[in-house]
Amino acid sequence: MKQTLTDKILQAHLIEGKPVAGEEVGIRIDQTLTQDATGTMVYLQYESMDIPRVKTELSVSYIDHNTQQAGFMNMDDHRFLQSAAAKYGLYFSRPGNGICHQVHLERFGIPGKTLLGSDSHTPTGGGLGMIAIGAGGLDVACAMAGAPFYLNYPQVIGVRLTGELQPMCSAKDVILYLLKLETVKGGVGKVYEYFGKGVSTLSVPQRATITNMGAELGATTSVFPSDEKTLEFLKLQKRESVWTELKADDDAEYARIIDINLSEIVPYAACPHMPDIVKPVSELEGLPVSQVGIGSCTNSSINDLGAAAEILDGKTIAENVSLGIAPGSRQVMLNSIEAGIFSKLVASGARILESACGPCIGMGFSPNSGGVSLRTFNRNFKGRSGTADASVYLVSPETAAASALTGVFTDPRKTAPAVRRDYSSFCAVNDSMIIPPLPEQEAAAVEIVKGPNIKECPKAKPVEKEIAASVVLKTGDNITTDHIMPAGSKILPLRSNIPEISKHVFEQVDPEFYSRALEAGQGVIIGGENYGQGSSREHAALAPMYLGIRAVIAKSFARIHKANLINFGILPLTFENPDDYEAVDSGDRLVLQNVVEALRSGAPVTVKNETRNREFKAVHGLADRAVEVMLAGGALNYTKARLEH
Ligand code: MIC
Ligand code: SF4
Repeated sequence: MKQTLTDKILQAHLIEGKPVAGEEVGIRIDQTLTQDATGTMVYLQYESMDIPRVKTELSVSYIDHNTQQAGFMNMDDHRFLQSAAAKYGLYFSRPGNGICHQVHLERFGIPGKTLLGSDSHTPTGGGLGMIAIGAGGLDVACAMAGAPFYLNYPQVIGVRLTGELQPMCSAKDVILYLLKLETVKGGVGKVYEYFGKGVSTLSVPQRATITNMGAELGATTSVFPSDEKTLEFLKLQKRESVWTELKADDDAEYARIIDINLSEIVPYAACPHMPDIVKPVSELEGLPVSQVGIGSCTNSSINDLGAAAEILDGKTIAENVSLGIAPGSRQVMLNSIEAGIFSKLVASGARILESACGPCIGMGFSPNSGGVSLRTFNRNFKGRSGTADASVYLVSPETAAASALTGVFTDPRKTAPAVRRDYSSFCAVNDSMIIPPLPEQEAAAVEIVKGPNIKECPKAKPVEKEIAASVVLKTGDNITTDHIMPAGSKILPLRSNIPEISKHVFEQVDPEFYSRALEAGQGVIIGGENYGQGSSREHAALAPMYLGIRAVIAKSFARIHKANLINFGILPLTFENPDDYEAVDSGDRLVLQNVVEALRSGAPVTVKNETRNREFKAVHGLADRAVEVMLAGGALNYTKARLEH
């Protein structure tokens, strides 16, 4: 059979299972990445597996999220992570070196390899022809220990690109357009594979913008072929030796094909508060803007900054606008200085922020009350910016810069500068802030440093025969892991301290959640469609587990969060009949009957609603391995037992 590129790479890494869409398979992981906000739990879990050195070809620990350091917590985490990297044989990318996805693309990604990252935007690596997947931290710890990564074999959707982007229209507009078509849940269980004549018109960083934000589709990942453009990028990075040509077979069979003519793409914006509420910028023109942010792992390559600099060149930003720029990596920062981009930006009034995630995850640069913030980022969930009533719009660097200049939403095609340069040749490489792995003997002698904010990772419990619990919360559709476990400058520093961070679970949705969960002792959450979309943060499972949540019954789940629930022994169930969602409410007392038997046989679980005196069925649909994980009391117990044999 003619193969897609996804099939080729996945099948070359297949360890367990059959490559049939929807069936669980285990794949070998070549590379891993972690970032500091999820990483501390990863290395605590890895430590408890007692494996002296990572078994992957390459693993990197990045510091990019928690860099505000208002208090000792963040830097304690950095110290812990640096010592863990030294002990276990990882590369360590120091604070200030850049956002994990941008740095990994530049310095470590290899076409045709698999990459697993404890961050949902790991698919950025798909821009280089990798199968790069975001996962919960525990899955990444297991992959570093040499275990396969388990996923449902995806359906492969082909995205055929033709034509060429028009001036002032960008890769960001392509992915926003796709989000408009496919929605935030359209990609669950799917890989979006790009092909066609239009591919060769896009550079690797442009491709990476598209694969990065494929995460917002809920997709397993997105991938581009590895071609001459890939070679060009790797040459500039002085890494051409890792290049191989990779593409789908001619006439490969896709489950579905989406046609996009790049010539017809116009500037788009994702409107508050979801990345799929997409409108053409022309429809939003004139709306006053109070803040503009350029950066994040989606849009902070040198050409993104360069495009903004050319629009702003010689001019001053509007009086009502505050403009912040966070370069994606130190490499981008250094080369932007060299190329004269920085001086243009600073002269126009831009505030230069650190090369890190920063405002994208609410670490500073929050908008004013009721403010309108245009950001080149990938998520605009309510409150994520740190200002609950702000309206965040996701746009391209071109739209961001044009609007910063006028002070109102502006179609960048109206402010097109006379010259448009390609800055990618400014590519001096400087790895001085990346610490390579220590030789084995030296590594063995390293002591892991744990400050007082680093608390043990709580253990999951094996699932019980019967679960009697109260419904602590009922939610609507598309609940994100930002709703479940908020981030931002106050909460993010608590990522290594589950007892403390769990006080903030669902805080913005229902401030009483914490006290009600404690009172209930054992709890169940009722969810709508696509429960747990967005960030990979396993804290959205770990902290509820710590508060006694034993099951989530939803209409459907997002991929990474469902895996995290299983990893921490919380039973993910879906309503057999979605109408039953209406007949259960917060405060109801439920008894989940014959759970163990249902897990083993695949039969539905009977849920008795004692408050309403009625019953309904909920299905688990878990693969045999996931059932074993639930019975073992979570993935850590399960993997440890398997690695010992
Ligand atoms: C995000 O963009 O939401 C984050 C912060 O990068 C998360 C990871 C985390 O919560 O630490 C992600 O995307 O997985
Ligand atoms: Fe960082 Fe934002 Fe990218 Fe998440 S989406 S990795 S917070 S820049």
